[in-house]
Amino acid sequence: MPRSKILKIGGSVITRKDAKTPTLNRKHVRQIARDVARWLKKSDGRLIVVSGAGSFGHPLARAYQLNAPHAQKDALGFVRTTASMLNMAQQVAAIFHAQDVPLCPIATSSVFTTADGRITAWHATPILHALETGLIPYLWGDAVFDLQHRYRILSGDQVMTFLALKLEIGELLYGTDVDGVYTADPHRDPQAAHVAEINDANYAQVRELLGASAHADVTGGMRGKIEELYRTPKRPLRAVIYDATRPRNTYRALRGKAVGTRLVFRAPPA
Ligand code: IP8
Repeated sequence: MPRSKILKIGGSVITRKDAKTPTLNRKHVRQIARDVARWLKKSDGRLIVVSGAGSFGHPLARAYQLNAPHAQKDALGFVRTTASMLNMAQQVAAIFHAQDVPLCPIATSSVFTTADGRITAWHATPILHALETGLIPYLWGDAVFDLQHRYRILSGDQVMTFLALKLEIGELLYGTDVDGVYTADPHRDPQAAHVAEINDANYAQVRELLGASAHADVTGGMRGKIEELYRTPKRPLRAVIYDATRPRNTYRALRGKAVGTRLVFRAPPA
C-alpha cells in the first residue's frame, strides 16, 4: 500500500509501565493524538496505529504465564487480559476522538490467531475496510488464541511487522521512551552511546549490544523489536525508532524528519 505507514506506540509511552494497576499516560496519549491530527491535516497518506500493552497487559500476562510455550493456561487469566486491553483501547480512542482523529479500535484478540506464538491466521477485512473508509485502524499487543498452547501473548511488534508484510507497507515508526537505539540502556548507563543508523552492515553487531528491557516486559524490549523488524522479509524496509514522549516528535517522525535511530534494510534477512 503506497504512502501507508504503521506507527507503533510503546507500552512505556502510552501507559505508566511500572504502575501497580493499569494506568494510562494521558499526557503522552494526548500529545501523540495532537501530532497525528496535525499530520492528517497535511497528508493524504494512510496510517495504522499499533500500541504496546504496558501496565494494562504485561503484569497480567506474567501473573498468568500466558506466554508460556505449553497448553496449561488459566482461562480467566486470558479474559482478564483481553478485557484489560479493551479497556486501554477505549481510553486511548476517546483521547484521539477528542482531537477529531478517527482512530478505530480493532481487537487483536478477535482478529489474529497464533500457533506457538506466531501469527497463522487473521481477518484482514475490518483493517482494510477501515483504511479504505479513511479511518485509522488501531490494534495492540494482546493475549490471543493459540492453536498449540491454548493462549499466547502476541506482541504489538509482531502485529506491526506482520501487517507490514501482508499489506506491503515499508515504512514503520516506533515511538518509544528513548531517543532511538543505544549501545546500553540510557536510563541506567551514562556510557550508553546513540546509534544513528542500523543497516544490513551493522545489524548483527548492534543486536549483540542490546540487553533486555528494564521493565516487566514479556516480549523482549528493544532487542526483540529490532529482531522482529529484521526478520520481516519485506525489503526495502525503512523504520525509525524515536522518543514519542517528547511533544511534536511523532509529528516529525510522521513527516519523515530526522528523529531517533533510522533503520534501513535492503538485503534479505540472513
Ligand atoms: O507490549 C504484549 O504486547 P507488547 C501484550 O507490544 C501483552 O509487547 C498482553 C502483554
